[in-house]
Amino acid sequence: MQREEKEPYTHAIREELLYLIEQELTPIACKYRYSDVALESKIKWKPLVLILGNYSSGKSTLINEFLGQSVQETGQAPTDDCFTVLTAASAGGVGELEGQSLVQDDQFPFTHLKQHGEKFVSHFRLKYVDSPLLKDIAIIDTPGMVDSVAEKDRGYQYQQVIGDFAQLADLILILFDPHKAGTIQESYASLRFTLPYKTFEDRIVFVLNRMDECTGLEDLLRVYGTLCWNLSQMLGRKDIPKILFSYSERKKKEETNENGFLSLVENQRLALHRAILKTPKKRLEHLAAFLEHHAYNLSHMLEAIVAYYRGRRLFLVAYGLLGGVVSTALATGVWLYLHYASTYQNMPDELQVIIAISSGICALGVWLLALYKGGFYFYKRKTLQNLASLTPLQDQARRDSWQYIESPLRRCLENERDLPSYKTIRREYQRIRTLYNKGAKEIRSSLRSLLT
Ligand SMILES: Nc1nc2c(ncn2[C@@H]2O[C@H](COP(=O)(O)OP(=O)(O)O)[C@@H](O)[C@H]2O)c(=O)[nH]1
Ligand SMILES: [Mg+2]
Repeated sequence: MQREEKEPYTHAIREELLYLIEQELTPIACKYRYSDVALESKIKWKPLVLILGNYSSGKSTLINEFLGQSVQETGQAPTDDCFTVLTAASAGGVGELEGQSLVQDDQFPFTHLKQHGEKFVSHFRLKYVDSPLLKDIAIIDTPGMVDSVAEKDRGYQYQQVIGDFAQLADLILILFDPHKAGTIQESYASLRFTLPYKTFEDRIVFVLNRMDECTGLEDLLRVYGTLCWNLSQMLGRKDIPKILFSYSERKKKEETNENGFLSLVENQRLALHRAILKTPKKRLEHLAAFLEHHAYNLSHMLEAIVAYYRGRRLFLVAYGLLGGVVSTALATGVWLYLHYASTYQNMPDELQVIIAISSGICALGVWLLALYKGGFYFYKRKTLQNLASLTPLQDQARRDSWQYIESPLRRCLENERDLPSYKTIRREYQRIRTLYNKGAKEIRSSLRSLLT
């Protein structure tokens, strides 16, 4: 199918995905406190490319060169310490938006970033750039990772901020340069502790940039080897991640015999540009993955709530029955006592039966009342202490989703008064399961046939 022919299908799938997320997933996700904000708020805006890397690894230069205009400041020292979103305004033209407006405005997916505080907000901005390349995407330039700056010196939690951006991004470029091939503490922390938990590996592309500065092929191989070694340490992976080579066409050192290898990797430089241009297509796949991921987690969470209620019912029935047995035994005991004790010889048989039954009923009443008042509390406390026992965690996918849902589930059960009836929860659980088993899978397969 030609690109133009695919366009309406692509559009229809995007609309369908957004509809399912907005109308089916979000209302239930918010109701059960799985999410505090509408899920679609993070993915409704343009596809995003996040550019991370050491300071002066050439992030801003790469952006300027991709856009064919000088939009971002560049320089050897850590020049720019802002997070800058670059995109084209729908009406065209240029301009800038301050962080304060960005985190207040619902049309952007950044409202949740205001939690990072004033200092971050004052280092956040959006630039409208007059470029057709930014019509369908936005690129985020970031302050470089450095060794000398601790998080507290930045005045905000850098790792958390990039974690949040990474969650929004469809493509994450991580740049290194030959001088600091992966030795920066902040990049170590980002790759080891932040990004793996915030994004999917297929969204990350590693780039060895400024490679024109290698003094020769031998130097390049040494740098490449160092970067591979450092990356495998940082990622805790046994295999070597794919690394693209790149350099700035304008800034590159003059081509000599020593750096004659540049032309050999020209195709990689272009592959990088193509990867950026393909981000909208990636976004579609990510939307499908987003729907699948949240439907899976949410159905796991509802399954746990249903199990909680079912367990409580069983608990009540079991203890209710035990109460029945105990009070029957008590009634029988009372009757035997009245019947055989010499003191009550003259008491009519009917009265003995009535007293025995009444004492049994009273005992059962007290038992049930205690069960109702204390039993609920006991069951809840016991279950909250061992939440993981609510649902089986037989495979890695379940264990992963458990990580995600444990704290919203706890919050939800602690405030169980706000929950709907058991019947409604079961119905909604079935709905989300169907959404995951059918809706998400159908969309995935139509997407696959469209993208291949
Ligand atoms: N030789 C060479 N210099 C580069 C290349 N890319 C960037 N530079 C220079 O490296 C310095 C830092 O670049 P910049 O884009 O500001 O890095 P950032 O801090 O990652 O945004 C600038 O002086 C650029 O001119 C490149 O591919 N080759
Ligand atoms: Mg820069």
